[in-house]
Amino acid sequence: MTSFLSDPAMDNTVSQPGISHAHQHLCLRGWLGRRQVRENHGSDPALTQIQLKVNANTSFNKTWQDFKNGFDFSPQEDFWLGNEKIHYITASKAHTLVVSVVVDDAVHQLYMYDFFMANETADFAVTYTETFSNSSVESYLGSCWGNDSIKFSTYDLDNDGVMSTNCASEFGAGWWYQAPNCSACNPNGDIDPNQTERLGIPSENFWNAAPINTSSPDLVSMALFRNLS
Ligand SMILES: [Ca+2]
Repeated sequence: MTSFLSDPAMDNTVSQPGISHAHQHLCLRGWLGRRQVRENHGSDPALTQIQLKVNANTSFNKTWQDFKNGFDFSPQEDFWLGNEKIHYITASKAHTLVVSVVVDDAVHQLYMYDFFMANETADFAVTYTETFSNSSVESYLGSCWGNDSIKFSTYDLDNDGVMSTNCASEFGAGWWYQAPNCSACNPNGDIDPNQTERLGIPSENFWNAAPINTSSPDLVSMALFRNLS
């Protein structure tokens, strides 16, 4: 899974104005593990890793309070920074959220400009102004967040707007779910014990380029980059 780090083609995948080349590589290195990102973060306050899901056995099916405060699975490395911290970071300066997904050694990245998470009173709803991606596969990632101030939900606090179900319970993870189908993807979710796909979703085709296969992501990483301008 490390071969892409030396792949020059990766340099072409990210050309977002306001994000330096060094930051892009920090994001790439972030896939290798949270600890390394923490070290980078120490000398580079413009980068903040907010999520990592690489271990199928670390359940993100946690409470509202857990997601508010953050949690981690050290030494397995999976973690959620915490919604309150994410709110304060994105409220303090304009940030871009970079979502990185590795599926069958293929790397996909989505950039979400001016990513903002509201406070708890507003149920940690997120907004962003536009997205950037290099492929249709990556653009699908945008549908994970919807497009209109989607509120956060956990199994013990249902803000999803779907009357027929509790999306967080069904998907086994806290996330920004919305009507009518909760979400097209499940980045924080566990693998369904009866299938090879993550809980809740109808198909893992979501993550994959043609030819279509049904592999689940090997890694999902989310990092905030402070806008330079
Ligand atoms: Ca519901």
